[in-house]
Amino acid sequence: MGKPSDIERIKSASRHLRGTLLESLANPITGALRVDDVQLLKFHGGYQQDDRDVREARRVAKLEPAYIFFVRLRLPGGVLTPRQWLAMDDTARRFGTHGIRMTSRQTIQVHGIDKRNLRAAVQNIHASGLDTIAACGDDNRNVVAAVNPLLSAVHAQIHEQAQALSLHLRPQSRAWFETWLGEPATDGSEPEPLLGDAYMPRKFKIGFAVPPENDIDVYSQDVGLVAIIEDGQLAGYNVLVGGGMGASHGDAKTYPRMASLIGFITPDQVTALSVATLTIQRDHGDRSDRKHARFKYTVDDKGLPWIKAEIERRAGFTLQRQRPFRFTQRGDRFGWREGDDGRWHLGLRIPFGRVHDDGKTTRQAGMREIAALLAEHAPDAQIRLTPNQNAFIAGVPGELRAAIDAITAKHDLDLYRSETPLGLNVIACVAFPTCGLAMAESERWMPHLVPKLQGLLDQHGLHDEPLDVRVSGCPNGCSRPYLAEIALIGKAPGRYNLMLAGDHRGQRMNAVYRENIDEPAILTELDALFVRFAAEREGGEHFGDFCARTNVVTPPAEREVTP
Ligand code: SRM
Ligand code: SF4
Repeated sequence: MGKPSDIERIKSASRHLRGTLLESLANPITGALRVDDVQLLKFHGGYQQDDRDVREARRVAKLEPAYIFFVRLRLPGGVLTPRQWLAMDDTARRFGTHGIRMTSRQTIQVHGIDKRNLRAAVQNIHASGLDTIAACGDDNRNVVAAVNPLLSAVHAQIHEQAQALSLHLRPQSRAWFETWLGEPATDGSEPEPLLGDAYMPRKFKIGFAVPPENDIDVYSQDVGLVAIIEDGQLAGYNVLVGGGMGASHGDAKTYPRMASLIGFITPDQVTALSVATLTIQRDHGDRSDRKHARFKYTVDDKGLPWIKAEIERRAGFTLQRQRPFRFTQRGDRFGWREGDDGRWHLGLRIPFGRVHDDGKTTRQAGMREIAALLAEHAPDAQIRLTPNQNAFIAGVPGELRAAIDAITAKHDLDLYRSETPLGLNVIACVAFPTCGLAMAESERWMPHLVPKLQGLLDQHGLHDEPLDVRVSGCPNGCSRPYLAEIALIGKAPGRYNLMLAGDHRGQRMNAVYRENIDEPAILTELDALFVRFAAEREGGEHFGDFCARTNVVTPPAEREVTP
């Protein structure tokens, strides 16, 4: 392995993530942080960005970029109380500029915060019992967990495991408390026993899936745990390792990879398994090249047998043989459903997770009204965020349903009643104007693109086709596009790679069909394919399966699920 990257130096010299963040935040001369502190801020759940819509105009005017920040919650399993939602709503309205953004990893970002307001924003979040520790950065990221509302008891158990794991793997440093809450500053000599002084080589992601739903896209996680439920009880988890989506255009040594199944563990072995896996990556991940620093590359470089044996050695137990499981879907279940505890759950479609009052919709006001109603009449109800950027209103007593329906109707939160399957399923990453890595539009393009795609489906008698479309503004793949039936990956403004033939359960990756094409070309290509699909599909075949069967492209092999 080569010389450690500069970020390794920044981390190691940071006195456990303190750096000069306090000075940077206090500096009134610039809206930015010092260069090293920009990196350290990520470990605190914040990100420095600039408004890309005005970048060029400000450059011409010789002004510094319009620096803004987002903060992201650590929110294992995506669960908030109604009061916590109200606190996030308040944070977004007081300090942010783009409403609440529910992410593809079951948490919330508040964008557009001015540096001067960052501490107040974080304090507001903390006052509601939440934190932003390790929501970004080279650490264990938000632990995601299935949101299936029908199995209340198992969901609660898995959510508890996700929360415990997130806490266990969180940095031990007091830097976050000192920087944001004014805890007295120390010299940073407290131990960081698990993550080490240089933290992880790169982000690390763990997720819990509950078949038959693969809503968390378990094959995209560094460590995926697939719940095995026998006789209504959680028997344990099948373990998958080495998933990841990110890649760079034109750099063959970077690639998306689906996680590999290596065995089965019991629920009491989750922490040891996770610690073993995380520390393998801590010790063996590539610290010289950040493009080669995710666990998936360590898995491929070392080989799966070595990884499995090393996990067993570090965890102190042998993995059992994996057990059979089957995924049937991964989208969210919208509308009302009764859980096995007699409470009701409402799945709401919120396009691209954007909860905003923008002149066209008043979804932020609507969600606030729902949260306020619950806070008063059912404080133990929950708002559960999904990994598809949607939300569930969970644990609602039957008598509140009518009031919630009235609010959703008034504030355009009842799209689940009117949207087509396509409109319910599309996922798009944030991209412009905030994402510094965006090469093309994503979220902001969707109101133009989705109706056109629906128009094509309608023309070919495919109105209700549950197409699984994912769009990312660059190849980092924040919408997990490489697992979609149709993916559009940004290459340059207005230009995308069109990828096809993933499967609708997230068990087969797609492959490139056309490179670097614009919207008219995308629509022409898909039009031709939809004609064929309508005429040649077999039975209830999904579009992605059709593209694979008829060799429109040759996708990588499907992952075995039943050993
Ligand atoms: Fe992501 C970087 C947004 C989920 C892979 N991601 C970014 C940054 C922070 C850009 C940056 O580094 O400057 C984006 C901020 C945009 C903005 O303005 O908000 C960003 N990622 C997002 C979110 C908000 C997308 C969304 O529309 O919901 C998701 C927030 C996750 C969270 O709540 O923790 C988000 N990102 C993902 C996922 C999906 C997942 O985790 O399930 C992936 C693919 C899975 C994976 O990690 O392999 C993902 N994001 C990346 C990568 C590629 C990493 C790699 O291995 O190469 C980057 C770039 C990087 O890290 O250098 C990235
Ligand atoms: Fe930004 Fe690329 Fe992620 Fe989209 S996929 S949010 S453009 S990093």
